[in-house]
Amino acid sequence: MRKHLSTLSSRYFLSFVASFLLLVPSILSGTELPPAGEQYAALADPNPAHVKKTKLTEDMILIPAGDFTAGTDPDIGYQECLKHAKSCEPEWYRHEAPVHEVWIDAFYMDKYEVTQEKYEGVTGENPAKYKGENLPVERVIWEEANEYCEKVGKRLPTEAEWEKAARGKVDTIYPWGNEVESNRGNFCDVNCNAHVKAHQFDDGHKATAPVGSYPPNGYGLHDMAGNVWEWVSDWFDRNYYQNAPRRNPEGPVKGHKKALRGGSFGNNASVMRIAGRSWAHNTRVSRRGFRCALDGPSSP
Ligand SMILES: [Ca+2]
Ligand SMILES: [Ca+2]
Repeated sequence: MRKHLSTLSSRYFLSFVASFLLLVPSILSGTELPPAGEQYAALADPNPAHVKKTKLTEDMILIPAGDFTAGTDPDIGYQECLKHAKSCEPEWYRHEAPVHEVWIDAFYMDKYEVTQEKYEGVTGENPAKYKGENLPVERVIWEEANEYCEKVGKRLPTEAEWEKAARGKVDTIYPWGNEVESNRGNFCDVNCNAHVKAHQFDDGHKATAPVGSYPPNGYGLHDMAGNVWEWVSDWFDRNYYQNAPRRNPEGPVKGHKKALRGGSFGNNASVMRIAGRSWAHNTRVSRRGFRCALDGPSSP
């Protein structure tokens, strides 16, 4: 028993020393630690050279390595559609099956959709239909989204990374639970102009909302449900989940359409489901934006 306690004490002491040593560079340089939301990401990789090399920014969240449950029973999508739309077909959701476990290495995800201020600051362009510095950039085609992420030293997330990040450690239909709530995301509510407008919900926004207007999900990410659709790096293949690699899937080698995730201000609420998968031809549409990702610290 005494030996056991002694071992525990040693472990606590070593843990304290390790924590102190991690803080020393910040103390010596006089810099403040980042706010609570970003502290996890910053401390996870204390090597300044690595952080600089990978262009890690304060508004990114570390999504830890590990398994997550991807995909869903197609009947869930169909039943949610019936609750929130006038026209639904069961086969629209077959590509969300089967439910399968996927391992994703640690990666960083932008906390917000890329804003017009950031996009214009990097590219000198602002293609958005609904103008506002803190509104998400939209009407970007996939190549432009991909090029922006590369220019800032990041990359688009894979579809699997996006789904894991959206899930936020929960096993629910939406990031906050199993029922649609007006104050959790921006979809086609009573303010919306589209024919799928939902009179029983008021989310406060007719078109795009400033990023971060709604509460974050379990990982601290905002607007993974709604606001603008988000381009991911994968080509879309409706059969992909049937044969996807177990570890770090990156999508089909080639295809005709890129995948989009998360729904938008112009879609009915059920389209914001975590497991919802969509795709599009590469055209300029005001409902489509993106966010960037970054490789995380290497797995041990
Ligand atoms: Ca809305
Ligand atoms: Ca979104």
